[in-house]
Amino acid sequence: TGPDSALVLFVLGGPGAGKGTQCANLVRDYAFTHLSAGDLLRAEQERPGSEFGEMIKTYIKEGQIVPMEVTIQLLENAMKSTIEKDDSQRKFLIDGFPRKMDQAVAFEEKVVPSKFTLFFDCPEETMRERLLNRGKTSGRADDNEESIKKRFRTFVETSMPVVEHFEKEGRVVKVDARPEPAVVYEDVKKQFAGRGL
Ligand code: UP5
Ligand code: MG
Repeated sequence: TGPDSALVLFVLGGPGAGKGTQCANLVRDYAFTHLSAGDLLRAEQERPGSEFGEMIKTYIKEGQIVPMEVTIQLLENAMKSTIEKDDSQRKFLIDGFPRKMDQAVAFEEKVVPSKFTLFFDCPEETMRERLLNRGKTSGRADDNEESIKKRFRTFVETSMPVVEHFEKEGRVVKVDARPEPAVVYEDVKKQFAGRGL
């Protein structure tokens, strides 16, 4: 059996909301496998011989969403190879995906429905500060004023509607992402306990 029997949580929130930071906590304490769509795209961009490298580079710098066929394939491959290595590992955090309605529908139809979406709610000004601060050392091509503005715009126009869609279905667990990481994580744990995790 493959990814269709996996337990999947989507982890969403604006750029710099703290998705990656909190996923690391959940991997440690709940034995999830963490798959960041952005990390997978950045790795594919660097992979010698990738036919998508240049395209991905441009999309990320511009804060645009890479065509879903590419991202879904990367996620599905990563899930499959995780399960192949260890058949008992079937809990996945899918971080930073889906960020567009068509991706959400296609993934849940073709791969597996998510149990719920963990949503990190954070004001833009806070996210901006975090990203500019990280940009001093991250080397990420999109941690600069200009790209950050574009990422925020894409988030509001394209990605928030996905969260709102899941919210209408009662499938969103919302966490206040403003406090320090340890406090945010306490809230995550409390909400997970309430959902039987
Ligand atoms: N930090 C974290 N939590 C903090 C807290 N509570 N208090 C104070 N500081 C906190 O954190 C960001 C920074 O803030 C770090 O320095 C951290 O220490 C600090 P992090 O945990 O990295 O936040 P995260 O939400 O993961 O931010 P990230 O920058 O990764 O979010 P994005 O969603 O913008 O990036 P992602 O890698 O997911 O996507 C990048 C691009 O890839 C997208 O813009 C898009 O072009 C492309 N993409 C697609 O095309 N399709 C996809 O499906 C996914 C991505
Ligand atoms: Mg991240």
